[in-house]
Amino acid sequence: MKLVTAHSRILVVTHIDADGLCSGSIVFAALMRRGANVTLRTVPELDPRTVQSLAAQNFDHYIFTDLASTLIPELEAALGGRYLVIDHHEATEDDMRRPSMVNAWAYGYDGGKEACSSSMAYAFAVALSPENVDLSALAVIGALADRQDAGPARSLTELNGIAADDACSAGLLSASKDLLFSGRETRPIHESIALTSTPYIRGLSGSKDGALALLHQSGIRLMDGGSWRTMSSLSSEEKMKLTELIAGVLGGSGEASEALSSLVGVVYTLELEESFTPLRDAREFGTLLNSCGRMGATGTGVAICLGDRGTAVKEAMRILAEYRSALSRALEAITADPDRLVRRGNVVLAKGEGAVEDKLLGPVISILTSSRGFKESIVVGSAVSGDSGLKISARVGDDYRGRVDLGLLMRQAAASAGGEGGGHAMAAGAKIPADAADQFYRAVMEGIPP
Ligand SMILES: [Mn+2]
Repeated sequence: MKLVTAHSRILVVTHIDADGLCSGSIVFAALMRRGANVTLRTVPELDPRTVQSLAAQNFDHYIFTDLASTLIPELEAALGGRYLVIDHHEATEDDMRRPSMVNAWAYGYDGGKEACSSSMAYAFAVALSPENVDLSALAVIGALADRQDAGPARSLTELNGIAADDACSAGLLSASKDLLFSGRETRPIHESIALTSTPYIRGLSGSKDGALALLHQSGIRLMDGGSWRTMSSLSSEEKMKLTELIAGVLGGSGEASEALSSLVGVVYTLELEESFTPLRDAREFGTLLNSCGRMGATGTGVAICLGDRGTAVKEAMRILAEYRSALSRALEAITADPDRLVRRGNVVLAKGEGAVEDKLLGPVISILTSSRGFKESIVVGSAVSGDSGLKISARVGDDYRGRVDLGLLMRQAAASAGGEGGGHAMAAGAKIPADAADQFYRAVMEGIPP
């Protein structure tokens, strides 16, 4: 397919999460550099109706990133050969073989942890031109945001690892083993500790006061001049001291030493970004982009991906603060109400109807699943979606890993309830008619091995 010709108009359609924003921006930038007439658009999800309306806009070529793998027949019907899908979501074997499909799984990668849409898009971009190597930083951010840091010590591997290596060689990135607290470049140290819920540390996770008390005991200086210090500014002696204290809080069991070792991992630092900004740490960068996507500010996210370091970054930081408070309100609403949190064996139903906006359901269920008490479970969350629909978002707790394929389970349970579902082994979702909820939950329970 010859994409770049004098008059051909190309539409890039991408998903709203960080991996979507990064992969869409990579393809957009690579085509722009070749002089293409290209437009980038984001959609929260792609369904057959959206495909129809995109087709009606008569672009010459369409490129879909981070979505569309399950809609190949619809794309074929609406667009013929005028489309390309760059993705890492699973699809049928027949669809994988289509020449228009550039899917991680079809290239031998595990699309759940070895290649995301951003690293696939990056491979596409450097195939177009080696000068696109600078886009490797976006691939790293997308992979981390999609939680693909599943290699040793939370590192990126395979196709994601290649992007990380390229970024390091180009001087854009450094990777080093360090403490993996959230907000390491931007938050006061006690807030970083309180924000971290993987691993869950009793008395510290979710508790700024608890973290502050521990830090006072440590003698670590919390402020520098008039401002709070951050995790990234600690010396190695200070980090050691902090690690010892946290080890004391965790106690001496085998579980505790496992928790402690999960606090240390590979930190990816974007060397050309300013210190103490949310763009310096690649995981924080991803968090910022995810919040833009969830809060409907995808234009702001794309602007940052494409290099805006002024107003867009300020706007995104405001959005992130708003997003955090919306998330904690939603979590509080679910966990404080026993009617909303129902345990059935290994499955926890988190009923968010009327309390959790559908766009926040996924992150709320992710946080819940990583909290203490839910790690041996499958958490299945629900929220009202549209007039008569129910959005379902499900996650497998770390200690239940490998015992169920959630993507398959959601697909089958949703189909039996007249809806549609799918996703990855550890994280999946569905959309079903609200009046078919009981049938759906029954199918979920039946599909889980005892
Ligand atoms: Mn993705």
